[in-house]
Amino acid sequence: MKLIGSLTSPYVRKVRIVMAEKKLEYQFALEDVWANDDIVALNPLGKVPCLVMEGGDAITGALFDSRVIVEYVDTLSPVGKLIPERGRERAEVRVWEALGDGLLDAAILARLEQTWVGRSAEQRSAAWIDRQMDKVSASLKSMNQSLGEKLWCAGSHFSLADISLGCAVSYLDFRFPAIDWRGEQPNLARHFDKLAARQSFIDTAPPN
Ligand code: GSF
Repeated sequence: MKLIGSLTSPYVRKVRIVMAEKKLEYQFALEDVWANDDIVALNPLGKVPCLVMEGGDAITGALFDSRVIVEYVDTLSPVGKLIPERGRERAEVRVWEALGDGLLDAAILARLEQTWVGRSAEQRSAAWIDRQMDKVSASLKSMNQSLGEKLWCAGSHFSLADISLGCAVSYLDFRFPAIDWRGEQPNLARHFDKLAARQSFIDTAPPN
């Protein structure tokens, strides 16, 4: 398998952590989707991560987005099951993932509004940025509340829910260091410190 992505994308990181936790072998190919549009041949949305499966062509062999990829790779090995098989437990983990990804979607939209070179200073909207950052704040609050004193986000062990939370809050440290989410969300801070000590998180931390 070949995973196409970047070292800075939090969605790519989610997939890399899942691969590492499941001890799956794969090739990691770096691609800068902002510098060229080669990825479009595999993913018409022009985004990473994209997973190219062995023996497939561009249509049948390329998987996107990160949620589809992690769901697929979790089925490849019984080692460290990260998504429960069925029922409420499965839905609970998937909602955590949707919340983590949703926080990221909003934060990235806000960042692009602030920094994307295709937009002039007059075109940037402070109201739009505020709208997205309100979603980030509400998501952090909700994560903190749902986590409470629990050891893990969902159920009684480490799962994709924890990975999603970890990738989301870590992205804020990376791109929005001014946000003091730790001060406001102590449960989240405690849980993230535990996650950040895992080898899979250490090995995939975004570059300084
Ligand atoms: C989001 C992927 C994404 O936005 C997923 O895979 O979970 N829902 C998708 N990737 C960004 C890189 S990053 O900001 O993490 C991307 O490839 N953006 C290029 C573009 O043109 O939007």
